Amino acid sequence: MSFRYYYADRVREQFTGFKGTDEELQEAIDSMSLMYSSALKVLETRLGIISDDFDKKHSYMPIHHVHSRLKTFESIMEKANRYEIEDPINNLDAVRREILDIAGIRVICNYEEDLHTMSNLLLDQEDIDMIKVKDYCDKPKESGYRSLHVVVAVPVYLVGMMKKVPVEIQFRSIVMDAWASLEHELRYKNKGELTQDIVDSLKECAESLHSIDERLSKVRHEVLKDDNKYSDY
Ligand code: 0O2
Repeated sequence: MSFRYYYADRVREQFTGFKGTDEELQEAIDSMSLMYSSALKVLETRLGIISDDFDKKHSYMPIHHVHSRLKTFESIMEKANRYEIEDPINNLDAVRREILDIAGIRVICNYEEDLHTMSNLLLDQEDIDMIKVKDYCDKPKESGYRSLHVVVAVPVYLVGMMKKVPVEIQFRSIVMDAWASLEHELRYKNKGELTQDIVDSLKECAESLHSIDERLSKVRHEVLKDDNKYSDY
């Protein structure tokens, strides 16, 4: 996995004003690409191990699936401008410091109650630093969006050096993810502009789906009769 604008000459065409040589720009892009894609590999592996061990101990796999992505270079620069980072193409250190979702991983869990279980198990690992948490489960966004966002710094070991690299993790239940994917698709199709009626309908759908998420959890507990089984996490 690497940035879509991988070659310095293409980046230079789109983002004029880089003060160094093509080789220096290429080196900067390659280093960022390696760092962030490696951080995603580390996290995917660790989440997979937690899920396997959970299955071994409780005969249950909380993670349904995982999806990772690197922001495109174009989208990183667009966000840097939105964050008012001065001359971002010549200030990639500030870009890396300020933009914490260059690497992102979406962890889709079966039930809402699994999100905090998985996040706590990951944050318990000593060499993973928590940078920030935004819990949109209890307090959804105005749109109706629900998810648990956790930004962590993970250790990446390269030849002779270690760096902590930030990754944004979005923990969602299957139901939360279904709504977010459809809403994103509709917004994207309509170039981000939806009428108030549509926005209201989508919010109502989010609320109905939240009730369904809660009911599914209850049904699950009735079937498994294990109400407090995972309360230690
Ligand atoms: P992508 O490609 O999904 O990453 P900022 O990141 O600066 O915009 P903030 O407050 O740091 O703002 O981010 P926030 O709102 O905590 O999380 C942003 C990400 O959450 C978005 O990423 C979406 O993935 C998701 N998200 C937030 N709100 C909504 C929403 O209303 N609907 C949907 N479908 N997703 C949402 P990006 O950057 O948009 O894109």
